[in-house]
Amino acid sequence: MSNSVAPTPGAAVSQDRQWDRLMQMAEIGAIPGEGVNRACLTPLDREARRLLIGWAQAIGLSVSVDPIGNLFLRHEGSDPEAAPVLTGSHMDTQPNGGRFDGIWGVIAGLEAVQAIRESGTPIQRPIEIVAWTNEEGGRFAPGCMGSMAWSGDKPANTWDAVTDPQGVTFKQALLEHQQAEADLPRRTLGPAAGGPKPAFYLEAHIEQGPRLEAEEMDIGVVTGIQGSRWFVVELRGETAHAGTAPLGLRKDAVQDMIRAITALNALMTDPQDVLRFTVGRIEVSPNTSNSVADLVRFTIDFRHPDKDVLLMNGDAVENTVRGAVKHCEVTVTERFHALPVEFDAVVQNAVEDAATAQGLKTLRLPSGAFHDAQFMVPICPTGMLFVPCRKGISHNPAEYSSPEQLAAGARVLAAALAELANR
Ligand code: HGY
Ligand code: MN
Ligand code: MN
Repeated sequence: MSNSVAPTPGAAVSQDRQWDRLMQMAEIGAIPGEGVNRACLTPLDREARRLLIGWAQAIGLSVSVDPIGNLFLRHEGSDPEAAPVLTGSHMDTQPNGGRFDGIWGVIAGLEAVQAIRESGTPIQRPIEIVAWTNEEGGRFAPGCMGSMAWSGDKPANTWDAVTDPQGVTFKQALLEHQQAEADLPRRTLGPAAGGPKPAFYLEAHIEQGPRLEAEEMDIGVVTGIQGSRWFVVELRGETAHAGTAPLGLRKDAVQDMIRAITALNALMTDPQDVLRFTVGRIEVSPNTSNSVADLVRFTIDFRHPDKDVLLMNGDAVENTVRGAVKHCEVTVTERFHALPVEFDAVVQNAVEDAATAQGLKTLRLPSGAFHDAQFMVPICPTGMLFVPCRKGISHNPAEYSSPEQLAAGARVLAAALAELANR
């Protein structure tokens, strides 16, 4: 960059620097097809955090970690006592994740703050970049544990006993994580522990849907997030010999699972295709071809933008399963309950104004994916900005946004953060 100081934060954003950082991050947990598998609270997660911390410290940001592992990078403003503007997202990925979901929001936050500093823009409020713990819920269900604990939506010890597929508890993994990062300064658990509330929260994320690309828009001004409810259904029957046990005497957990899912499909039928219903994980025991299954555990991910539908259909899940199952004992547990949220007009308008000022085309749209921003809404004026992603593909190694699209997002983020930090 030339010696002359860029006039504005947006103009000081470096497309190459941001893309290079994203590609370095994508190497940590890289999987075939240009994907990433970087689960929360793992050595890979810590390697990525160290890389980010190095970049942050190199530009003078202070680093701290809270009791559930949320990582904060702080840029001081002229008024250190002022409530900060918070931005960020998550660094953990799905097992079959892409190079941009979550991590771009953190890298874009760093790029925006670096651009604000390099532009010499005076900033009153501190700006903090946060990397939330376990947004995805892939290793430990549910997602958004870090933001739920930090905001006080749930007590931080809610998930201590939750285990990953290897039987490691969240509590054990968090302890190991905190020990490995013992050198990092600590901070309290935010508003949940009586800590200060931010003045604003603005999260940048890829859309994970097809609309911005299809409608040839540059920036999504996100209006809110639909509701999500997660359940685990456990069916316990009896195992038996596949060759000798008469069908009429069996307590076959797989056959009962089929009955239950068929009934749930009927409950969740929506001719308008607004409702989202997914059975994404199925565990079967003993999981051999010649023994009748005595245990099935399957997950339900149910989403809807209308709170009444989310409550009505979600509350009907257990009775629908019980009414369909013939032979097994049934246990239905709700694991995640996030109501639909609307984002604050002030933050939406800050994003729209910043994008328009940069000659970018904007579209106001809701988010189908959940985000940590969902749990910031009760805490402070909250919003999100989206950039397009190719064919809307996400939670898939083929996930892609271009350097130009991501740089445009970072420029809008930089301008919006600077504006909010001087309010
Ligand atoms: O599942 C979600 O909506 C988010 O991408 N974790
Ligand atoms: Mn995400
Ligand atoms: Mn995701």
